[in-house]
Amino acid sequence: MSKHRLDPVGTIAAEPSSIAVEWRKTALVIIDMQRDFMEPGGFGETLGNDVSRLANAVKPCAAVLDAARDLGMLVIHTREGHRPDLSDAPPAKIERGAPSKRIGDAGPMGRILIQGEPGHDIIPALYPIKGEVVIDKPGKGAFYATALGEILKQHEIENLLVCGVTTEVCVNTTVREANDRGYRCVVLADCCASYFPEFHEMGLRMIKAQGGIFGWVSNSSAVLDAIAQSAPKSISAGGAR
Ligand code: TIU
Repeated sequence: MSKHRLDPVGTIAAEPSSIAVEWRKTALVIIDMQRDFMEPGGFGETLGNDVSRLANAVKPCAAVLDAARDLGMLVIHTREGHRPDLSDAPPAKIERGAPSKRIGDAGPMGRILIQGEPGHDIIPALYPIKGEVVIDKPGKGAFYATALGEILKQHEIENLLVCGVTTEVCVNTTVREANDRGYRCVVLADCCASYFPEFHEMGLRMIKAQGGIFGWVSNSSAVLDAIAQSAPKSISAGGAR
């Protein structure tokens, strides 16, 4: 899979312990880095949140995305949202929030959390390129009502590097779903963010507690280091084939 002469296995410094991953069996999963969550006027703000709190995750996530692309790693982006007719949006989800600002209502970035609207799209800094998988999901978890499980199986993926927003909602839900399906999830702390710093912190602690009950917590520089250590010739001496 790699464009470089890569050692097949890398070791990522993480908590509660470092983790060895076979790069060929590892995917980068970027959860819901959409304008609706990251920018003013979208779903996140209609829920009463300060969306500027999510901005710090973008640069580290872009660095990992660049490295993953360079390796030829499977890259998966997800987007939370619904069909324009709301047929995949449960009433119990829609009816929450202020009546004038619900899912499907018009906002400055188009109808809130609706597929095809500007707000539903991924932010420019992390925009998918050709060949990358984009999963549209109606729920918080990326496995529910999507083809994600089948796609991971087709690619023989065993490990997920997980980035995105928000830490305690869609990232945590997806990690729990993935953990039950047998995937090793390594959540990159600085590539995730929450509207609530304390939920970010606790969301990560819940994952790595009890010997890594849901997975591992690491960060962007640990992944970049692990890649560099796996590919010393290609990265330090420009030895790409
Ligand atoms: N509200 C909140 O924190 N998050 C969501 O509604 N979706 C995701 O986390 N993507």
